Amino acid sequence: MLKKIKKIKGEALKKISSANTLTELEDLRVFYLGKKSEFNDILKGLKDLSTEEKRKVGPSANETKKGIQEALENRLMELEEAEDAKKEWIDITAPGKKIKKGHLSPLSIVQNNIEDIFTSMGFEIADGPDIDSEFYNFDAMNMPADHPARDMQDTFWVKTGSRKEEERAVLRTHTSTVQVRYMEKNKPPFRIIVPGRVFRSEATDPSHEHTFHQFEALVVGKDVSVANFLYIAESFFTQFFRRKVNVRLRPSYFPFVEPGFEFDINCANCGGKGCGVCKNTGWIEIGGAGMVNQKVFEAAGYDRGKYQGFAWGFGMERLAMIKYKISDIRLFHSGDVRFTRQFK
Ligand code: FA5
Repeated sequence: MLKKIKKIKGEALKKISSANTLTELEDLRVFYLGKKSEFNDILKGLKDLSTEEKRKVGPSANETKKGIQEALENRLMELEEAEDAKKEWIDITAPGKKIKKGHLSPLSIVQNNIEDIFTSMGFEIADGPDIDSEFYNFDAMNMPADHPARDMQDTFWVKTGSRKEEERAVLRTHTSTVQVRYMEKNKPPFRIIVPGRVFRSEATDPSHEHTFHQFEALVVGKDVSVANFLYIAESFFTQFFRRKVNVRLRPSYFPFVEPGFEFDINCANCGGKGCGVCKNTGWIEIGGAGMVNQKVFEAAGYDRGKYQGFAWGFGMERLAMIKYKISDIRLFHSGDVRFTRQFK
């Protein structure tokens, strides 16, 4: 019997020390110390032994039971520690997961850039609604209902449900709407820019969209001149394109300015020699400008002849297209992330 006990002990200790999981260890406990185990049968049989034999076998059996129990406890601790260590282990050498970041659209980048340059020159940024009244879009800008210049900007009219003339609304066709809105509430001198979305009921092509952005500038004071306008415009474009930009004014007509100009900058692509971008003219058209018509000042409640000012309305997509060499204006609203992802 002693031999048997010794064999069980040797075998049990060996298997317990090499058990790799908690389930394996529990199975070994049941196998060696459980009620139906061979060892339990030996313990149960002790009572039938002679006193002499009991004296020899008893202590050895107890010692074996204790030994197996201790071995089980020790291995249990080891396995539990290993489990915990596995849970807490962080591989600090593993490469990090790349988090996809959102980014600005090229138009927002351009708008931020424009705002930074103008605020550094002491301009304020003003704002107005996308849906505006016929008054601010046309009448206040010296374009009454029968004025032929209204046809220059194909208009989306908004159904307001009202028959009253003063409640007729449009999707604004230009940011010039904010001129009278701002002047009604502010007295000169001031200088503002108005970046914003505008809408025209036009067929689209690579350089025309039905929804696009302009930024208006309005500088009003006692003796503001075309020379001031030229200086500010050249400073802006030189900072914006980070090159010396020359501007050219061509006489033009807008009912809200007198005199009025078409505003061009020299083509960066060909250096003025003529290329596809500038349609071989060496110049790129950017927008309209001029000295504010006194009728506009009157619509804002200013006395005729008291102030002078200049205004312009430049296309923002057109500037982004020149800066980033974008060939088609329709890409801005295409929703194609392959396009927007290029401008980080
Ligand atoms: C105007 O909108 C005038 N309000 C500009 C102005 C303001 C003149 C203040 C004088 C004083 P025009 O319709 O030309 O003008 O538009 C100005 C600029 O907006 C254009 O030069 C062009 O850069 C841009 N633009 C006009 N139509 C479109 C279009 N369909 N798609 C993209 N850009 C356009």
